[in-house]
Amino acid sequence: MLDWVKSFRKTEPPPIVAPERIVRVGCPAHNCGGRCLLKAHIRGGKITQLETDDRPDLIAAPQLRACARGRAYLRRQYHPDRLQYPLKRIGKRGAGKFTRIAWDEALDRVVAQIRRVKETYGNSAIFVPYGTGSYNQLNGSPTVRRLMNLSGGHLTFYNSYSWGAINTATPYVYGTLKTGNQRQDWLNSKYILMWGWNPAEMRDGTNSDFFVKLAREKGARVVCIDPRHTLSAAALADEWIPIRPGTDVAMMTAMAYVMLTEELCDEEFIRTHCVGFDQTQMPQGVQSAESYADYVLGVHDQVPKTPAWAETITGVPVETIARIAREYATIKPGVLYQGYGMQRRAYGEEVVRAGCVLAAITGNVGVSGGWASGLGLPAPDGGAFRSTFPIGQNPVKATIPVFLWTEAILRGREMTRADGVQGADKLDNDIKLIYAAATNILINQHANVNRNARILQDESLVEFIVAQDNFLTPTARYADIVLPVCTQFEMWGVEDGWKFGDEVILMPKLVEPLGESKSDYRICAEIAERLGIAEAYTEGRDERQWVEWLLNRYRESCFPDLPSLDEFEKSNIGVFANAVTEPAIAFADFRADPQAHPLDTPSGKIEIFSARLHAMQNPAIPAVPKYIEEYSSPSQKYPLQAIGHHTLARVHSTHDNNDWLAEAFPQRVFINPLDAGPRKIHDGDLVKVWNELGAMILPCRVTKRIMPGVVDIPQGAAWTPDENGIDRRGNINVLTSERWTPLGFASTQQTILVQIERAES
Ligand SMILES: Nc1nc2c(c(=O)[nH]1)N[C@H]1C(S)=C(S)[C@@H](COP(=O)(O)OP(=O)(O)OC[C@H]3O[C@@H](n4cnc5c(=O)[nH]c(N)nc54)[C@H](O)[C@@H]3O)O[C@H]1N2
Ligand SMILES: Nc1nc2c(c(=O)[nH]1)N[C@H]1C(S)=C(S)[C@@H](COP(=O)(O)OP(=O)(O)OC[C@H]3O[C@@H](n4cnc5c(=O)[nH]c(N)nc54)[C@H](O)[C@@H]3O)O[C@H]1N2
Ligand code: SF4
Ligand SMILES: [Mo]
Repeated sequence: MLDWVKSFRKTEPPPIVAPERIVRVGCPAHNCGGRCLLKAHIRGGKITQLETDDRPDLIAAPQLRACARGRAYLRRQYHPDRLQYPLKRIGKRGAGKFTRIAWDEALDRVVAQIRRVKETYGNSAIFVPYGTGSYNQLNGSPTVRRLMNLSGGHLTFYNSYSWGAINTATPYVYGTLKTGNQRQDWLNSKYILMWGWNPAEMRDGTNSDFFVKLAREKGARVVCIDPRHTLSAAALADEWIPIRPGTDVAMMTAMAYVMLTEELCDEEFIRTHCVGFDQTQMPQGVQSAESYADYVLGVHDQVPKTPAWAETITGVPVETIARIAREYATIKPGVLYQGYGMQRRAYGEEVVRAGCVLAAITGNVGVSGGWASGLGLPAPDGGAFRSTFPIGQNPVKATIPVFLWTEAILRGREMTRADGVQGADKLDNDIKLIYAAATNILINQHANVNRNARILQDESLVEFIVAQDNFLTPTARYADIVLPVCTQFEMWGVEDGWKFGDEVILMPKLVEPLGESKSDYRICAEIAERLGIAEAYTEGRDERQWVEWLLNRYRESCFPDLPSLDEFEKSNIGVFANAVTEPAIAFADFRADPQAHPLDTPSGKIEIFSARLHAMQNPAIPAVPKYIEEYSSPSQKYPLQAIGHHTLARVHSTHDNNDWLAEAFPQRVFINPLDAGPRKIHDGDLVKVWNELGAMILPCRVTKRIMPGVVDIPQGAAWTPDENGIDRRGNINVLTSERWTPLGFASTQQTILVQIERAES
């Protein structure tokens, strides 16, 4: 059995025992896309059973029902591989050889290295990477950011792996990320296009799938456009339209062609609320540039973007493209919801803008039952991630795009604004120390794992790495010191919604930390003490007192009726929700009066044509959204496209060692019979998947639920190289490239080409 997946012996189901107490507690969600409520049964200092929300279920404040991961959490909580003691590396970096050391020694070593790097290079050589392992606010990477900010600063990043291109592109069209109506309003929709969106598997806010289901029950037609027949396509949709990955903009453009030529656009709305649709409304100074209509009709390039043009690119039949265009333009109001997988691609910004343009030209913006597309943080205030543990001011002003940290190791001092550096003209250091808390990004979750491993192995580049985690993950294996962190059930915390969410969820401490593990907050407080900044760091508070402090912030901002911590705890209700009885509609005021309520774009209107992008004169970021063929297109050598969806089995790499979930959702590569047949691959065979960046061997699933020409390898499996460097678990990032998108410097981890064959063993 492989090291990482070495798990429990099969056992009899545990006996049912009467609990001593039952506590409602937030699920230790990690970055799972949801925030749900669990009911923990506790006996003899152990959690014996987990159930889920049993509060009344109201549309204005629905139950926060757990997914499979929350329900299977016990297996993670009491996993035999949980880290219990600090570890020091004894072999070569990355070899995975460690020895147990005492906390004092571990923390002294970490502090000595922080001091050394600060003195030798300066604070900007310290990097705290992206790490989404915990949102309970007192565990996770923000605790380290506070520590570093108070001790002179550190190099930070902007943007995320999740929403890199969509965060950047949405404001170019709308001037804001708050482009979504509150979800209760979906019940007023007549048509829902789930475009690369799979809320039944990838949680996108607890209950998003539930609201789509309710909308459909009320009569909305639901269509799913995805290369995979997802669980959303199966359970929520009336129709599934498979599309070649990376070609959505071609279909969107052809839909605009149908709307234009059949006069289905909302001309009045375009005239009053948009710029750059056609030659009549081009911005000052660029009147002769190509408008959106010019591009769609092929005025400049002589290529009309007809459904026939798009069929050859997308694989979607002409009639289907035309019909979906007519449906979306006439069955109103309608929602075109864009998933994030298709923007994690070579030209990810284009698909975001093209989707927004369809919403705009059909007049679905600013109306109940409609949806503006783009990121869709809910109006009026953006919804989730409302209150965070205060990380303080960072004295180091330079920040890098989140996806470019390996560049900042290799050539930090050469990086300038042209490389996406913000806050300063250039970096003054290469990264020399990495403090990795609640993250598997250093190895597993960043693109091109084999390259990451080579970079981190070289101790002349990054000189010291410390990792804080619950497990010895692929990232932790590359650390010099590993510090064991307790789980959310073993400490006090509080969380709020993921993208959508009008709740504050309490996370009381249920049981004692396992072994010698401690919370991230406690570890940082002990380091702060050694650095002489204990008082500044803790402000005299322990975790529970910080929860009280955070509840006060929530009460001041969005939850005026939030009870005190004592009352909240005593009530054992677990959740405080703001009921949404009148869902907010994004852009309602702009729709009613665009002069009085202009958008935060240069023109004050919806920018179908962006003068700012036009000024950049970069064909990879045209002024109107265009279909651009990806740099890697199927070739003879690598004829298959690969994608890696966010699976129900895991939160990224978190839970990959949970055998309950692995039994329900085994890690496999999904392949269509038309691709498997000629390769003599049968269902369940071990197969090798590879490209020029790396290779893996894993079992396959032959199924028509993935379209021909595409294979799917659920993202997040823990990198497990054999002696030949071939990954044996199926980590898709051995096949992904570290190239970034042209505008947002964002992840392109879905643009992948591979070959596949039967493997002998
Ligand atoms: N179960 C689960 N849920 C999660 C997470 C998790 O790890 N597990 N992670 C959470 C986080 S942090 C995030 S950022 C979100 C991520 O959310 P997303 O990025 O939206 O999730 P993905 O599964 O990558 O992509 C969604 C769908 O897009 C499809 N797709 C991929 N490429 C294309 C394309 O080119 N065109 C079209 N039309 N479809 C395409 C995939 O097949 C998939 O069904 O999920 C959140 N929810
Ligand atoms: N190919 C490909 N790669 C991707 C994606 C993709 O779609 N395709 N998705 C990307 C996206 S959207 C995201 S958000 C990233 C996510 O990447 P990461 O943020 O690295 O997420 P995880 O892999 O879940 O790693 C989180 C780690 O935190 C640990 N942890 C959990 N709780 C705690 C805690 O309380 N304290 C501490 N210290 N540790 C804790 C977990 O054990 C786990 O090792 O991955 C990205 N990578
Ligand atoms: S969606 Fe997230 S918070 Fe909800 S049960 Fe699943 S893992 Fe837990
Ligand atoms: Mo994400």
